Amino acid sequence: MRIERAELRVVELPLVFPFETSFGREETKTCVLVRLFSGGLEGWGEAPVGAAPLYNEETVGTAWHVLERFIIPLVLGRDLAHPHDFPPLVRHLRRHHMAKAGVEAALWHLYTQANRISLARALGGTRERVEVGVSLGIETETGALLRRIEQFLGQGYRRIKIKIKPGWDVAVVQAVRQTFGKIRLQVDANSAYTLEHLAVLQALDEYDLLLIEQPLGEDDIVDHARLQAQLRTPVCLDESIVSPDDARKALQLEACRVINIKAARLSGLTAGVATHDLCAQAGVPVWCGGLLETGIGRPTNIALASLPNFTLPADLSASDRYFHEDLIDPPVTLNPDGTVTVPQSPGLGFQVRADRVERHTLRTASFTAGPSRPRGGQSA
Ligand code: OSB
Ligand code: MG
Repeated sequence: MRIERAELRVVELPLVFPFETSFGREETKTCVLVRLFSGGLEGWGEAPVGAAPLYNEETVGTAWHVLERFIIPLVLGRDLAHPHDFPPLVRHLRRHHMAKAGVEAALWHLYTQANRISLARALGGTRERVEVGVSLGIETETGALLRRIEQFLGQGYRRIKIKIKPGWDVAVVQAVRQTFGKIRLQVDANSAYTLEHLAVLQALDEYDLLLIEQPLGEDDIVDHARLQAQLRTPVCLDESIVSPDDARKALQLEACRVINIKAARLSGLTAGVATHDLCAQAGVPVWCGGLLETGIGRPTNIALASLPNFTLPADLSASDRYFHEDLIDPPVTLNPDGTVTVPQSPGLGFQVRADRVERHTLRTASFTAGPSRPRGGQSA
């Protein structure tokens, strides 16, 4: 796959309803899209960066800068046989995992189209449908959250995740349990607590939660180990795991009993699969997290979640939970049994709607490779 041309776009889509976490409130979804052109095919990838460095340190601005100046020049004009050839090319560039993941996803899209296989199959997926749940933000009052949960349970979602923060935690979980009984329920704090909140986190132990996601510091697996030793509920790490090696260390320290895998946080699908494999070997269950991806990013999550050790429901909902119109055809839909079907057709299994991408584009840039020439051994 010789990369002949690359295009970057910043897109912005209104969310169907605002999403509030312990780090802030989002009314729109913004991200960077990567489009690579090779041999008459187009590969699309999403770098699910936000407008501000709240979930992690990356933003639309940093991803654009690093892609334009450092990553795109490394792939432009280059002939890559397989997406696995990409991570070694960018390994010397520190961090900027989501920017890298956007390009890697576009390469997988090209590769799976060129080789006429589904992305799920290319990654080693084994499931035809993946169980999914819905992730619901902080509301101004408990009643509003209960109404949202009712709405999504009614649609067929069988697992609910709620965002928590100090002051929006035990009483809210208690109200959800009282109203909905034994539903599958989990919470996500996005690093809003410290060990000083141990009593609150231990109080959550009474509610039979599937897991407590990222209660403590995003860079702190040591305190998470101290916390896990004092909780019955499994701690699940999200922000803290940015490489397969982080997962290895967290498991060694017993900092968690479950890991949330987001390929983009880990720098791409290759690292996502490696983290899955490592956890599978250790007998630790994983599940596929999300970052409110558009229809361009979500199919990569669906494919990844079809691997065998993704045994807990994914944060991966139908298109209409996020957007009025998604960037793909058909939209992602929920099956009556609370699953999403894993496409078996080549590529993503969805058509990118370039017209809709265009309509939501705020900024675009295009980069063209020079004439084909041998690489290496030449002075620049
Ligand atoms: O921590 O899992 C998270 C969305 C944005 C940033 C962080 C998180 C989330 C979600 C949404 O929980 C999951 C989804 O895409 O549905
Ligand atoms: Mg999370």
